[in-house]
Amino acid sequence: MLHTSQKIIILISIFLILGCSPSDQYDINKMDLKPTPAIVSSERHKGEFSTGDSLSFTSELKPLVNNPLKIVRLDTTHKIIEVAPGVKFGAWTFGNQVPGPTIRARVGDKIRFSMTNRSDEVVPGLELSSAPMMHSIDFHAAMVSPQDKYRSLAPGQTIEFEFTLNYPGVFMYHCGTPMILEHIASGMYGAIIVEPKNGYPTKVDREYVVIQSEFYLKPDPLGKKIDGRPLYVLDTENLKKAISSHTVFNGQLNGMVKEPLKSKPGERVRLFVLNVGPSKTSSFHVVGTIFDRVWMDGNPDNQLRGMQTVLLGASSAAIVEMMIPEHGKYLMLDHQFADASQGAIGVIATSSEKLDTPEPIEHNNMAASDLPEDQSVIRGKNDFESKCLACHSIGQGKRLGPDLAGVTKRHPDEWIARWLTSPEAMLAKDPTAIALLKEYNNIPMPNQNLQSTEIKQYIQYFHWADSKTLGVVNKGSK
Ligand code: HEC
Ligand SMILES: [Cu+2]
Repeated sequence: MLHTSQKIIILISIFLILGCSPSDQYDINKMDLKPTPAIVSSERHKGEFSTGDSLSFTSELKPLVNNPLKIVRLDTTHKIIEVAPGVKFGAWTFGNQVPGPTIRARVGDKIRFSMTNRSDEVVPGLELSSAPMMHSIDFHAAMVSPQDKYRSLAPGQTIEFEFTLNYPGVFMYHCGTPMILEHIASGMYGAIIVEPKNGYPTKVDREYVVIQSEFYLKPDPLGKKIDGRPLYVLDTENLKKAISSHTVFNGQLNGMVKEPLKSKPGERVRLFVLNVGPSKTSSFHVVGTIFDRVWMDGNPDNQLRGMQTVLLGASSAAIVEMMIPEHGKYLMLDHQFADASQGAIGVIATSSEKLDTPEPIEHNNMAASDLPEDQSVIRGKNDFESKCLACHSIGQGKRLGPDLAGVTKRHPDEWIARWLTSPEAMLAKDPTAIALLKEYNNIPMPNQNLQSTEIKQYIQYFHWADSKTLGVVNKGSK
């Protein structure tokens, strides 16, 4: 015989099962948790490196396709990519691009995935940049045995497997072959967007993907060159210490500054933001608006309203939605400003004549052939592009700080050196510096902790740039 309290517990359990579970959209009894085993073969796939109608290749996201079976191929390749102007890096990729293509699907859809490790191929348009090696793929959107589906493939091998999407979200995929840190830092990542079964609760005018990641690069110590300039390789020491050289959106320093994401006043914009890492967090923020809704990890059940910034750890994501109030350029950035100053900056722009600031890039009057040859000028240029571009341009107009075109005409070298050594000391007493601060809305330039050799290289680079751009129009600079 059952005790009264046992009966009550049974009754409550029956009540809970009948009353709650049927309405739970995450009912595990309705999920597919029995994927078929992966098939690994030595059949090499040739042809395109990525295929599938659910794939988007840029920040512009294609609409969802209805077919509940999404056939996706992403082959792994080794390839030279340009992370920042003149910074060419021997990357490892999914689908021959960094980040890899974005997959878009819906809860309940099945992904039929295949991948050939083509890291050993030398084909036109694909430059082999490091020795062939093992690679694999790990889908955060899947619930599968990692030992089966995520195993490492030798060059020339192909894996095929299927999985069903059980949860909505914005999920990372990445290579899971040791050293995983090196494989991710070399470019092996991308996003899969899984919509809720019945779509999102809001309607938007634009959708974009923003993927943040860090690079840890140094010029090849063996002196290898590409197009006459140093080839960049992974800086494994700094990688382990999480000291990045570049922090970027969609694989390119200031990539979306050059080509802003488009919008119009009064529109609602939805961004799918993934912070890949591999090792840093992102405080994602858009200047000039407020996130009306934030869905952590891209799931509308995890909703926050009226957010200024969304904090994303490595491999975390969010969908953020905002109104674009009026004409303007809405800077998106990692509000951890050291990351923004390394390149984690983009722009959402409304196209309007009314803007008083110049287009950030259209006044770029330095021809591509104008590349410095002097080693310290090159170093100055590279440092400038990784540390200063967030707030300065040369000949492309004001940003947070002045356009530095002509800076060697405005100040003696010795002044610039003192400024770069300690802006705070200058702002305390130097009249020129104090006037600049006022002109730049009282935003003090942060001390960049520069060594004297670096400072010399910046000044040499400024002289070189001024020798090139002298006399050309500079709408944005004073
Ligand atoms: C966070 C933004 C920011 C970063 C990063 C930054 N600066 Fe500045 N910089 C400013 C601002 C703002 C001013 C104007 C003075 C002020 O308000 O402090 C300025 C002024 C200057 C000036 C004087 C310009 C003139 O026209 O008189 C120089 C030179 C300069 N910065 C160089 C650099 C270099 C080199 C770097 C990279 C190592 C750098 N800055 C990084 C914000 C920045
Ligand atoms: Cu890999």
